[in-house]
Amino acid sequence: MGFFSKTFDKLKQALKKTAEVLTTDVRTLFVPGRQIDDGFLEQMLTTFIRSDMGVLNAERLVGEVRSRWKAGKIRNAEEAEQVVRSEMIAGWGGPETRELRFADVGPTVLMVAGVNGAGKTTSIAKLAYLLKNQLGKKVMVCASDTFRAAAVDQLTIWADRIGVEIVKHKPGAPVVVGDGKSVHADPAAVAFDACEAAKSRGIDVLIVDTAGRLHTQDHLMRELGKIRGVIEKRIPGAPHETLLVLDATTGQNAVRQAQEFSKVVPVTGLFLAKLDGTARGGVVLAIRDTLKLPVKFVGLGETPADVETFDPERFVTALFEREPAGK
Ligand SMILES: Nc1nc2c(ncn2[C@@H]2O[C@H](COP(=O)(O)OP(=O)(O)OP(=O)(O)O)[C@@H](O)[C@H]2O)c(=O)[nH]1
Ligand SMILES: [Mg+2]
Repeated sequence: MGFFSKTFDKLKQALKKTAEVLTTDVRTLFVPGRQIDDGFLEQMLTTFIRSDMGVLNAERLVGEVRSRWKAGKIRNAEEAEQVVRSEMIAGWGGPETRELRFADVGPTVLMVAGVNGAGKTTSIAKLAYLLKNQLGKKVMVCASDTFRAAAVDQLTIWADRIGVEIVKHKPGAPVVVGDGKSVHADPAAVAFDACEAAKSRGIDVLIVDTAGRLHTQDHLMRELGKIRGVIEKRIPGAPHETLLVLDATTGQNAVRQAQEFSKVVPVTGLFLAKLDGTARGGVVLAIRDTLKLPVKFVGLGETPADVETFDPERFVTALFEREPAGK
């Protein structure tokens, strides 16, 4: 199992800057020349809590600034900003923890999971786009979300536009099983076919889409396990990544989802979707402090190009950027 650092570095050349799309009122807080006083600290706390970094995190940061101010070490907003920035940049794993893991030989399999509407299918389109266009990988996607015909159609449209292969089952009439429930094409069977197709067609990366589910839906969680089991059997070492897609606009809820999901499936990394247009970018810090999971990618819009690999330093810089970085 190897990392693919050198080539992967290419992904870091951002296609779209986080700063261009990240809305935050952190920028309006640290006005140059402003003196620290109780009002400033109060406003800082409210702003941070609103950014969804978590109350404890917000209190800790404000406490840090307050104690330095009381000790006479800092006086103005710029100095406070430096304290906050360096705290935000610290405490992440090294860049290697955020790299995508590739198979040494044979297809790499990325399994993608998450709650309904988190952004899974769109994020898969982004991964396919990056892997194909930035790394020159031969990519295949697998429509293992068989619950809705529309889900298969959505993935098909992306695959066609991006120019990657897709494995799907023909939508048929739902089959009624023993307990009277109607079921659709078996998602694990689609995954089986995709693994075989990926091997025989010399695919580099197979990305498996799955239906949205909640960790409380036992049968659906078992189904996820079944898909995973099939992948493990067909391709040794696979899935190389199980990526959990979180919707950044749901803030603290996203953190809780990740905690619950990772109790049931071995999540290896996070894809934080919808980071554009949310004032809750602070959720990234809550993730750092609460979860042992690396944020590997961030989604910054609805098209396949709206994606970046996650870089804490760049992210924090973007949070504080006063002029949107339209360079
Ligand atoms: N602004 C923005 N919208 C996004 C992003 N990612 C996904 N979306 C939108 O979120 C909605 C849901 O995205 P999907 O990719 O269909 O989500 P999903 O998790 O596959 O949904 P289900 O399969 O129904 O569970 C769509 O309207 C997407 O365009 C993002 O990074 N930014
Ligand atoms: Mg979907």
